[in-house]
Amino acid sequence: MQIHRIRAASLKEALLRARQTLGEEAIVISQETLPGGEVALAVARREASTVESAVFRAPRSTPRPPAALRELDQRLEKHNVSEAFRLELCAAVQTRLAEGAHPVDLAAEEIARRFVLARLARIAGKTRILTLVGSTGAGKTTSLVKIAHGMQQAGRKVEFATLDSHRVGAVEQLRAFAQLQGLPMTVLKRGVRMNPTALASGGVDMLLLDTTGHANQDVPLLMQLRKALASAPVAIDVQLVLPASTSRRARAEQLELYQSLQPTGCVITKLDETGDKASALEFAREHALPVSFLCDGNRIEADLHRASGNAVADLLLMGKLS
Ligand SMILES: Nc1nc2c(ncn2[C@@H]2O[C@H](COP(=O)(O)OP(=O)(O)OP(=O)(O)O)[C@@H](O)[C@H]2O)c(=O)[nH]1
Ligand SMILES: [Mg+2]
Repeated sequence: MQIHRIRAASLKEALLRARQTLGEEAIVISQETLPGGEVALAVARREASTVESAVFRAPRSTPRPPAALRELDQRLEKHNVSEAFRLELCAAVQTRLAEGAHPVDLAAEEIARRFVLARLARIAGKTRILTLVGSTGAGKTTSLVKIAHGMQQAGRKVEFATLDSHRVGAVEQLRAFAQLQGLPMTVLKRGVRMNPTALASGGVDMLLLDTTGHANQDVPLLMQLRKALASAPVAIDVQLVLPASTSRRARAEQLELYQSLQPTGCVITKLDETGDKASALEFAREHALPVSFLCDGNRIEADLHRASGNAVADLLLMGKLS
């Protein structure tokens, strides 16, 4: 491991220069304040093969964080953050310990900047269509209803539509919510030509489109919809609903099934049903899938949270959303 020595007028400047020289992989080996107030750092670049010895200073087989990071590592482990991600976060926090902040606060910042968030801002002159896809029972309809409620509260004009026209009770489930919220709802019957005017009644900011949960039905219907609306003033977002409580394999299968629709983000549901707060989030990060909403229960008004760096950090460090 090559050690670089950096001198600067302040610790902040020294850390900045360390990062400029060695990138995000920089780790601080030692720090010294020189007579006259200058700060000298010995820094090195963390390499994959030296991560454990540099960061945890323990044999490869039993990586253990240094005492200052042990509490942080245990917290992350408790909420099922993978070993690789824990290692990455501890290494990043290690480089910043000299800043003097608490490791958990530093970790919150490091977590926050590692997640891409999906935004559904209003687009002037266009209706956004947000459609949620994913396995049956994943929480698509419930999440759409929560999103509608949130947007309505924020003064945005929203409507519902559904592709789920055949299954017994599906239309009724959404219609009941639509009526409760006083929102119009369109049922897109199969075989009926989809056109923008049949979809939304005009001046709508967001059309929330429910699907069946069967990829073999939803994928061709959504392809057809995209084609029909290619020149219409709409922007279509397909987002994958990933329950926190399912397996990694199930998530990978879902992504594969809907990949052809090029999902622009994901909604993570059922965070209240499992102690595993991390796997679905890590899955989203690994697949460069921006996160839009986090759901932790089935109450319409209370259990939808817009994804934010702080919210993700709260989940991984505290195990809950505040
Ligand atoms: N605990 C918990 N339950 C949820 C959450 N989101 C949805 N549910 C529940 O999960 C069940 C299925 O939710 P739906 O919204 O109907 O799921 P769906 O994906 O639309 O299901 P299909 O239409 O059958 O494909 C319902 O009982 C919801 O109340 C959540 O975040 N936490
Ligand atoms: Mg549904």
